[in-house]
Amino acid sequence: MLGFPAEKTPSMDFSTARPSSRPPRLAITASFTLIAVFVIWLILPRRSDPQDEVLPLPVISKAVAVLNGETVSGTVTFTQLFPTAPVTVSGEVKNLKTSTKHGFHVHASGDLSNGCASAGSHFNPFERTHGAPTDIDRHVGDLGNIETDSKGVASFTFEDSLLSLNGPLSIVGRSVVVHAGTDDLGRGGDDESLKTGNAGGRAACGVIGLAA
Ligand SMILES: [Cu+2]
Ligand SMILES: [Zn+2]
Repeated sequence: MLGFPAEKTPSMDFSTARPSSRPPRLAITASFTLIAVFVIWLILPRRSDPQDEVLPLPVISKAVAVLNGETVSGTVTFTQLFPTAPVTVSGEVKNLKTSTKHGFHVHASGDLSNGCASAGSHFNPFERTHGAPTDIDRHVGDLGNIETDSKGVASFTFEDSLLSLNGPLSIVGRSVVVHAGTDDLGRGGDDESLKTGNAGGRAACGVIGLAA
């Protein structure tokens, strides 16, 4: 502004000496460098924000239910190697009627504030009818029967592919119920058979909790 337009600078003279259609080599180099840097910046992997990171969820591999009733007691352990693996159920229940089969289920609620009565129905997230553990139509909580010896003790270990300790259908926080009678596995021929298996009273129950 201050006198600049009036005076012809040496550079102005220089530019007129070259054809204006040819941009200076420096500008071309600078442009290409800028483009190259931008492309590299696009391609390079970037570190994401800490709140965007997917943190691994804790996996539950073992749970325990301590069963208590008026006279019956026991412990049931659930183990699962990884979240989609079958669950191994093992345990021992004492003081049951001798040499008989006793209905054995996971019930929907872990609320024992009113004894085993408040444990709710068999855990049944898919709204199926009651059945045997080997049936397609079964409650997730249908684990069949456990069998006592001549001393009234039931010791058992079996696997179940429908149970899980992980995910939205986790049985942790629900309960285990051992019944006074035998589960007819849905084959009793009456309505109740397809709901409870006519397994009778609740001899003992316990909340399924995280194992130490
Ligand atoms: Cu039951
Ligand atoms: Zn059932």
